[in-house]
Amino acid sequence: MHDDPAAALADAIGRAATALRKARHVCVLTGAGMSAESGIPTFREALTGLWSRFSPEQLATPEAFERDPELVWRWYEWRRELVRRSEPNPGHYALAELAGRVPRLTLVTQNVDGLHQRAGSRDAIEYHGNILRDRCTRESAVTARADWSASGLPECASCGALLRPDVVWFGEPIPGGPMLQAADAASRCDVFLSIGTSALVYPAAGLAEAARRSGATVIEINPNPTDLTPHSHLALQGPSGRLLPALLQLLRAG
Ligand code: BV8
Repeated sequence: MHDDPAAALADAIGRAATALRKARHVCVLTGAGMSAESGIPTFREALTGLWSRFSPEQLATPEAFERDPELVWRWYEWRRELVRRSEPNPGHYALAELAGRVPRLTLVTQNVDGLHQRAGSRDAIEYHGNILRDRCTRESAVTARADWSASGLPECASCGALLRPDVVWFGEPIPGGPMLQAADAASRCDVFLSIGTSALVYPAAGLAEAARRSGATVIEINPNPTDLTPHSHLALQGPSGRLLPALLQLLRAG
């Protein structure tokens, strides 16, 4: 056992690389920590400025939207601006590269920022939707926004109904496709990577356990301990924007 944290981390990265070299199917779950180094605040970090008196769980609900759609839309427009101004970080690019270095990789993200896709990750499963898309509240389909709106809020170009961001709110079910694809990948993979998530929001937080139950090696990448840490085979404690490139460097070295 290493008493020098740097040596322990280097050893853990080495063992993670060994597990990935042998893997047939890698399933990756990412959370807000993945985008922290891109300047997007995580959910754990208290909302700042004009939003500091709200918790995300308060604003990201159908009830909040019912009660005050103007307020909820202002919050999402503020977050959209953050996302538009942000860039993928080295962690996002390392994951996109990893997909080309293992036989099969399934990427499940809780993030609604689209940064994985911008870094070149194809077929990322958007488990909680995407903040940059609008969905019609009447037709419940992703749609265009009307140029003019009677309510001053975003309205559907085809039926005029109020639009909402195409995300999954608390209390709403995960859409069937992403739900089944993610559960299937978690139960079939032989390495499960949990990156930048506090493992508190369900059903996403249940995927690691499903993978572990199916015999997969569970590897966590997070600077802080989480509820998953005691149940993971390897915990790489550090920022994903630094540890994922380090992991890819080892894999490139063969
Ligand atoms: C549902 C989209 C049922 C919107 C989001 C079981 C037990 C307890 C509660 C429940 C349960 N089952 C269901 C619930 C209720 C609820 C839930 O889980 N509540 C929690 C709060 C306890 N779940 C739901 O409501 C789900 N729906 O259950 O429906 C149903 C079924 C049928 C019919 C009707 C209903 C829906 C959940 C989805 C909600 N939508 N997002 C939006 O974004 O606006 S969730 C949102 O919050 C994110 O998508 C993400 O999932 C979550 C935040 O979690 P993380 O991503 O993990 O981020 P967090 O900030 O917490 O942590 C960041 C981590 O990163 C930290 O650990 C930190 O250490 C680390 N970090 C920091 N820097 C770095 C880093 N890591 C690496 N590198 C760094 N540099």
